[in-house]
Amino acid sequence: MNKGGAEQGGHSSKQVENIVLVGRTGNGKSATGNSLIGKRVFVSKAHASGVTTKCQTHEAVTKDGHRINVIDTPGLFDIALSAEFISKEIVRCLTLAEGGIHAVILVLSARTRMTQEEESTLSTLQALFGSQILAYVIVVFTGGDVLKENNETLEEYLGRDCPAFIREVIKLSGNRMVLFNNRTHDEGKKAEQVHKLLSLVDKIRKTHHGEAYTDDMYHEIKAEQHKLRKQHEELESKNHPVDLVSLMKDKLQASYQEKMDQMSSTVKKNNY
Ligand SMILES: Nc1nc2c(ncn2[C@@H]2O[C@H](COP(=O)(O)OP(=O)(O)OP(=O)(O)O)[C@@H](O)[C@H]2O)c(=O)[nH]1
Ligand SMILES: [Mg+2]
Repeated sequence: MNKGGAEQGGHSSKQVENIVLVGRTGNGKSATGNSLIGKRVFVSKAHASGVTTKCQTHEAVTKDGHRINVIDTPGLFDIALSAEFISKEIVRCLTLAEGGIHAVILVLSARTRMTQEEESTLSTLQALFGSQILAYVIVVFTGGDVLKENNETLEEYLGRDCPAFIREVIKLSGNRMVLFNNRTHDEGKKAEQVHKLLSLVDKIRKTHHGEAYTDDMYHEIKAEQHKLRKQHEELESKNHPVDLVSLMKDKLQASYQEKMDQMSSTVKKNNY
């Protein structure tokens, strides 16, 4: 049975909504994705370097019938991965988010001190997706169990250990914030935190009338993809010589490469 999370394999005619998990390596993105879905679908474990190295998706249906596509991503600042590799993954993530992004879950950890990397994650997110992305951001703090052990509330923790930029993000994202304990076995607690997170997704949905976030980069990639795919199909349907078809394939590759390079330099600029 599904524990507290969104339902598996249910039926709904509604448009699928893309929910992207972002944040520093080890903050608990995959664990939060698993809690949200109510099943262990993403690999989540303690490791010095990145556990998730490729974007992965999983579709589920929420209790109130919304189809969600949860996208788990690698840590944007994993030093073990190159900027180029991460950029490619981001392009792939945009391609996986057919129809745009409906919510971004910025995963922070209350178990560790917030660092410069958190700020870089955020500026890269804004550089890649545009600053308006904040209107779609929900902040999840993992490690609710650790705060509880220390007899501390999230507000107390934030008062003690919250850099100004995180405070600013929380404010700019409309105070959408949830504390998660991804280690709990308490079914009531599991259901409650998922419900709270999904109600914030619902708030975003209502504010934007269900419209996904799409920016210039997204439109450019989609338009490019569409244009070249069409040309490719036309070529094949007209029985053009094989070498012409492969020339077009090279062109498609080249245009992708150009976008990757643009993104690489954006990631690098924020990273170093
Ligand atoms: N105590 C506690 N540990 C947690 C919580 N959430 C995640 N963790 C642990 O944190 C470690 C990293 O979690 P992941 O989900 O793999 O983190 P990630 O952000 O996906 O990491 P990368 O894939 O490397 O970017 C694992 O050992 C998790 O069990 C939480 O709420 N409480
Ligand atoms: Mg992960």
